[in-house]
Amino acid sequence: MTTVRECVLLAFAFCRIGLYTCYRRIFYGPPPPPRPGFSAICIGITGAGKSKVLAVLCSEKDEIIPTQGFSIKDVPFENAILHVKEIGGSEMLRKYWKKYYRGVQGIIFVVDSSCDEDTLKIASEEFCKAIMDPDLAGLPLLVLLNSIDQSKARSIEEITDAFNINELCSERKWSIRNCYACDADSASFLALILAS
Ligand SMILES: Nc1nc2c(ncn2[C@@H]2O[C@H](COP(=O)(O)OP(=O)(O)OP(=O)(O)O)[C@@H](O)[C@H]2O)c(=O)[nH]1
Ligand SMILES: [Mg+2]
Repeated sequence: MTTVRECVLLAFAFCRIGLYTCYRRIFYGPPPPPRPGFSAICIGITGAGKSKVLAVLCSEKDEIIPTQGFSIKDVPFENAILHVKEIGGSEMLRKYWKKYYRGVQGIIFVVDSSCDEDTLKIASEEFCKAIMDPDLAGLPLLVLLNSIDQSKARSIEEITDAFNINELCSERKWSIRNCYACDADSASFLALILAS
């Protein structure tokens, strides 16, 4: 008796699933095709604003604290999902950056455009080191200038020169953009070229 009752309930459950699927198809159309996923690395020295930028892109409102080790975020765009690995930029952690390079498909380098000269020099040295790494050779690059709301913020041209990007990146697709706590538009550059 129990078995018959279970069979009826099971059949009823399948009918419900079937009816719900038909309802969705009729009123909402077929499900959207899955978006391709790409992996990117997000680097830059501590305080550059990497976590903040990624939190904005993921619509997160959590308190921002310095990244210990690394953190992974899935950033959704219309045409792709970027699986971004942010690595902490403190002096102690920078020597481990290269351990995370293998297998990534794009690079995001975040710079605090309002930092002092010494910090900018360190940032440009770290940038050069990262960009020259064989594991990152030829990968698309997005440089994000953060903290442009600050009075001492440098321009895109100043950072491009300070980092010698034109010369260092002649063999790859790259873009440098302003981002005040970042907008999805500037970061979607990377998703766009990876998906193309
Ligand atoms: N004024 C201003 N402050 C910002 C901006 N972006 C980030 N900050 C602040 O800068 C501080 C450092 O930002 P984080 O996102 O933690 O920097 P990070 O690059 O992730 O640093 P690490 O994880 O230590 O490598 C935080 O207090 C942020 O709120 C910005 O565009 N403008
Ligand atoms: Mg961080």
